[in-house]
Amino acid sequence: MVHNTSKLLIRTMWLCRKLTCATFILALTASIMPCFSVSSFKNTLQIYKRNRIGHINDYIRPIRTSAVSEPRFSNFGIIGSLGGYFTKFYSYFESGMNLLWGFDGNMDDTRDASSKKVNYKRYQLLRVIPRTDPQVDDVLALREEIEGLMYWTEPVKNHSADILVPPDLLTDVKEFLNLRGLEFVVLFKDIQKAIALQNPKMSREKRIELRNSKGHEMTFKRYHRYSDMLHYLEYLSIKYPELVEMITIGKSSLGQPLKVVKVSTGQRTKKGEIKPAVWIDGGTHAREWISPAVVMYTLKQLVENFKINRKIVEGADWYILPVSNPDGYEYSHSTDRFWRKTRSNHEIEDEKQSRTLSSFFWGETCRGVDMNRNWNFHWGEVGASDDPCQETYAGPRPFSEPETRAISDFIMDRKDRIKLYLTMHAYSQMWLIPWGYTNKKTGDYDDLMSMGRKAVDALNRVSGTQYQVGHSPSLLYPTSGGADDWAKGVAGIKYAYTVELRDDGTYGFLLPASQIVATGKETFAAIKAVARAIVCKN
Ligand code: 0X9
Ligand code: ZN
Repeated sequence: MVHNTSKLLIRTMWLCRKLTCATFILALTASIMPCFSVSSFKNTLQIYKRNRIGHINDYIRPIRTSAVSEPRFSNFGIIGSLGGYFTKFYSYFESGMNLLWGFDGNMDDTRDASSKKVNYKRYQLLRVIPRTDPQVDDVLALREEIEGLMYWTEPVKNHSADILVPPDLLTDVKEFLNLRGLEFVVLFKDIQKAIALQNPKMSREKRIELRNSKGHEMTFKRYHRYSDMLHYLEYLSIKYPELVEMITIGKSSLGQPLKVVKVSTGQRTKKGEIKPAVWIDGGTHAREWISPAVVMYTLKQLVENFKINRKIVEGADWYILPVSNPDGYEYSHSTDRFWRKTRSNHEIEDEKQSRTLSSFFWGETCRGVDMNRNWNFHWGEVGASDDPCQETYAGPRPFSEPETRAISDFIMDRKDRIKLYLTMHAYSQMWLIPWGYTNKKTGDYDDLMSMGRKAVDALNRVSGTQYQVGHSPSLLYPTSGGADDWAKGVAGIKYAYTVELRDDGTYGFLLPASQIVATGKETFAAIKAVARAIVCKN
């Protein structure tokens, strides 16, 4: 009887779609049905949770450490007064919400959210290398069959697919892989431990000491917060006013400034001609921390090592945007280390509901857009999702994000001068050329390939790191609405590349901070090589 009731309730809840609404119905039913035990309440909710997360496929919401509480009631067999009903209902509802989300009612993203940090304790990172097309299909089928997995890399024949598996799914996943003869290795037994090791802490005292002695906190020995980076940009613009200009090109969804640094010795050459320009950005994908770090390192070389790099600095105007997605970046530090997207909330905007009212009644909606699917060029065609809960959500429309809009406006205003466009990502060690949306080659494919080879050869000479050059449908997978495709297809920038930085998957997104300088050095060598070839021809 309880089982049948549960089944009926699950169906009703599917119709309801939103978890809070489902919890509400379940709590209401449970509080008036004496035959409904605490454990059947919890089980029903767990089944629903699993189904709901299954529906949203590779989006996962790991249980938060401080969040899962036991129900605080037990004597619900006796039906008392209306007040008793209400108390029971409230207790069920509260415990249900905690079970599902660790609901804390506060949706303010910009504050420090360390108290509700997502805990990846005992999550394992598995590496599978599909060797045949049917094996690729099997790895794709795994994602469909077992919900709640996070694919760090997409399954491609003869490439490693790195899959983050929650502890409660490990047995099922390993069984699935074994049954299909897919060999796997465990790269991390407990990813939370690797998270803790990636970024050395810096004390307040040390920070103050650095500020007083150097004028900023940047060390390149750790992954810094956005505010530290902004301080450094400010420091550069004050210390080198003849070379550095800060330009605020817009604001993120949560109101953080998007700062571009212009490094220039003057817009015209000695002969009076307008100089070409170079664009470099980082931090599109929040969790790819090495990307902003390398862009900051590049900026440091251009400005603080001006004498050594004089030729390329004088040859062009450099526009550098270290963090394109500051909201996501901060969220990946404060709350969820593996956050990828922006932090916009289109469900709420579109429903024109107030944030708090909506969150109270419906629970937190799926936030964020994949900025690298949001550009207005072949938007939403391939390798992008229309589900807000997916990692590759392209947004409700092209340029729905203030970040992509601001960047594209800025580039369009300078499109005729920008000759080189680089957008930094991680990880895979690849120098990717457009198109991403189609297998077709660009008309000038050979030019882009040979310039790409120049870049990776220079990079390789620094410390032997190997990069592949090619276009993403062949090396990775097809995707549309990407920044590099837009830069080439719409802004008409000939040399537009996506660079997938270190590493090859040994650490993946958790590349230790101790590798920032080495990654910066080799990447800067590559940048220098292409800049010399493209903008310093004369
Ligand atoms: O999927 C992406 O957006 C990029 N890979 S990442 O692991 N950094 O997320 C690759 C994008 C390649 N560029 C295009 N396909 N346009
Ligand atoms: Zn990326």
